[in-house]
Amino acid sequence: MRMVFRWFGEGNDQVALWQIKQIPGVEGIVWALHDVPAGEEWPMDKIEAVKRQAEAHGFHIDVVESVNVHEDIKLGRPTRDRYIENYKRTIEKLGQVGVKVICYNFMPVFDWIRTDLYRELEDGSTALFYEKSLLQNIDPEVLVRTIADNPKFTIPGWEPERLRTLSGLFEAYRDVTEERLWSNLQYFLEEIIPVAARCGIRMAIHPDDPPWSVFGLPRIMTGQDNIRRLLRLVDHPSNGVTLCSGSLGANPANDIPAMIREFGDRIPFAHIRNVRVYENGDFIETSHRGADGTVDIVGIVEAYHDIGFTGYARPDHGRHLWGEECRPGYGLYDRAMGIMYLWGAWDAIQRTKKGR
Ligand code: CS2
Ligand code: MN
Repeated sequence: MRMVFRWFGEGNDQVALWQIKQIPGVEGIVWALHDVPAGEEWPMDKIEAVKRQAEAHGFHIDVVESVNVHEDIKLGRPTRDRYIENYKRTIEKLGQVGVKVICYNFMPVFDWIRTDLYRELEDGSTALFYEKSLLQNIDPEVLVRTIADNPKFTIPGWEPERLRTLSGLFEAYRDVTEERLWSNLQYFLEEIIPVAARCGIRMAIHPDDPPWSVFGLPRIMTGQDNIRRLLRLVDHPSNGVTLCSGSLGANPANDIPAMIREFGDRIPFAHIRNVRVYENGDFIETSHRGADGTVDIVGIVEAYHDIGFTGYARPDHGRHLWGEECRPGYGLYDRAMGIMYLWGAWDAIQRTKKGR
């Protein structure tokens, strides 16, 4: 297990590289050019700038999260070929600077969705929260109004001006069934996986978060069966999955240790985080400690240990602690403690198994 830590870049992250350096066992940063819009080719000078910053602190840049997929690719529009070409050029450049894993997702319109970014937990810390009933059966029109009326309603990465473009996108997705989305994903993978393979890069799709359809939009990366189907679309080691225990864990039916054992070396990148799912389907992100949530974190670490996992892992999100001001889910303290919990579990398992 090679521990890495997500860093949003100079001037874009309240957490500094020197602080990350003091978390035990972190060897690299998980990065991206967050200011390059989806669909555009990443400029080499900007890539090299991040590499220099990371290396000045002794970190590698092996893992990129994410190279975002342009909406036209997910929609299967004729213009997708142009964006796929740009995507390939970006893969090639990342290969040139030594990148090994590229995380991406194939969620229509939205990335992760929560209804409250600062829900208070019993201990006074705050965390990302999802209230199911608020979003259940919402139709797009109502959504656009909800956004306007509910100041706590947030869609990460959507500035008010972009929120206004939503209506058009909902319209465009009206004919995109799950099967259409699958075939658009297949088209994309058949194009990019050979390029990634040639560059020594493994693509790793991130599961949908939450792992179910929202606002009537199709979502297809939600559990064990469809991850299996994804891996078979292009049956090659460069076509892999970012196994995110937090995203998948929002559905208690998902057996994450079983997925780890089944998918094994097709998991180049692990996101590990706990979540507490309530009876009504709401969920909140908690500490990594197993007892605090409903995800069996030690069972997950054990499964990785059992398969001899040599891929990259990061704590996914954390709570906001001790008054820190940070990107929602991306504070320093809780993710750092999460890492120590993961190492604690890993080292204990290692010792026990050796003793057997
Ligand atoms: C996430 C996703 O942690 C997060 O913020 O898990 O936003 C993730 O980075 C993307 O979906 C991956 O493409
Ligand atoms: Mn994740």
